[in-house]
Amino acid sequence: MVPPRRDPSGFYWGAARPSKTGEARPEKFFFGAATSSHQVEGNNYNDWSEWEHKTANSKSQMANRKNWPDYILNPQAGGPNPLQKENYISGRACDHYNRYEEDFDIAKSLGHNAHRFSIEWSRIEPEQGKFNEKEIEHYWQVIKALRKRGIEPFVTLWHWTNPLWIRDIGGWENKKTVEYFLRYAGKIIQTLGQEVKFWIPINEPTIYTGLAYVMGQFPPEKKNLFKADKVLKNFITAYKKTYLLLHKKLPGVMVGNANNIHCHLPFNKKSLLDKVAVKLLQYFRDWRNLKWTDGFEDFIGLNYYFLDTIKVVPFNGRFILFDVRNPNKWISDMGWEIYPEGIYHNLKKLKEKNLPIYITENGLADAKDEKRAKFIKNHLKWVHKAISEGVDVRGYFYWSLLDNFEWDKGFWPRFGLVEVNYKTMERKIRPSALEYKKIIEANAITE
Ligand code: GBH
Repeated sequence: MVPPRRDPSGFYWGAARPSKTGEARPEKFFFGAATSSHQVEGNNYNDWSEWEHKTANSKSQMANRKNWPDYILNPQAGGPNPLQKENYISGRACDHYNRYEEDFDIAKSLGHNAHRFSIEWSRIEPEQGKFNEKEIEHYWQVIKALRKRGIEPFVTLWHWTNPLWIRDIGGWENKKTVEYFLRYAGKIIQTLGQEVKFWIPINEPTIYTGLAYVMGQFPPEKKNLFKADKVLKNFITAYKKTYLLLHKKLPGVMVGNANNIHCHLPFNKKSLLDKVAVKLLQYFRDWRNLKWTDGFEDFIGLNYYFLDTIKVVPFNGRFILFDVRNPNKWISDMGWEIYPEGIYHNLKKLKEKNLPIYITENGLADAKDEKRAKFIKNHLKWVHKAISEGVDVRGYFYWSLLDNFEWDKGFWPRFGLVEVNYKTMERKIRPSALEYKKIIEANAITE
């Protein structure tokens, strides 16, 4: 095979990792996109789908018309807007459960050579101990469909949704859930394991714990630090045990979690308070937790999205933390400040772990597709800088392949490389997806 052209003004990904003898070693870099079962499949029946029905009405009523630009209130692609109840109910989602072949054709046509997706526990084990062989067969077909197209599957075992019977025993607060999760993981390993090399047991344990058990924003809407601590510990235990099980049953697999790592900066660089707050947040939100899985990882999965600018205001003898969002900056439709340099800082720090790194998520909501191409390009430039400074990055997954159901926010945020018309289920490739394809094909970014 002819090695990719090396453009002096651009990057050449494979060259970044020198071999032992010093010369460039063109190795396959994985470029692709990520999804999760509940967000794209449709017709899932789990703790989230039940919660959606309970909360959709009040969410739509709380949404304020004034806060939304026209293109969100009147979406081109037949989607609900934030004022509508349907926005908050995953329902058919993208119907990816039935259309995965078509969607993988698109991914292939966009040059992707890897794809990250998740298996839905509630489909596999709808009742305690009763495994649904038809659903296992479904995911076998999904994996085969990827392989047939030369796309490497990266399989997530748990991406934020629980079977109802798990919810009913107290979800991840209950130690038993760890055992049950392991039994489910064992079943997947036994039935699908032969075809999968890359495994991500748990998606973003810290984010889920924070939103579901500290902020009370996700089901089960708890605000209890004591419970949060238990939940996080159970995730870590489940992760480590799954790691060991995978290696026992399937020699040669690569296992790692997908970790969301923030980029915090002080609002005022001269403020001691702001700087201390940043240090504390960095430690307690992200880096402390990463230590707990030391020795149980073959790679690190990094999910990175936006900048958190931290301002501390003393008030009545207390300190109040603000995450300042500046609407005049480069932001996504959700108000997240785009800060590509942040991915570089996280990668440099992750280098301490001395493991291969895959960027398992990076993306933005951009309904008009005005910022996405530049977003991807700029993040990849910083990724490349990290690689050229010796960080062993081996892949990049854009979030997401398709527009999809963005959890408590619903359908209005448009994260996809591919637009989904939620009325007709028609797929439309966005221009930015073609820009990403150019990078993949050249194996380089050229201006
Ligand atoms: C990822 O989490 C998830 O893994 C994925 O499922 C999700 O679709 C994707 O992000 C996009 O959000 O706007 O102030 O309410 C990334 C962590 C958690 C960061 C939610 C932003 C909401 C902040 N994200 N959080 S706010």
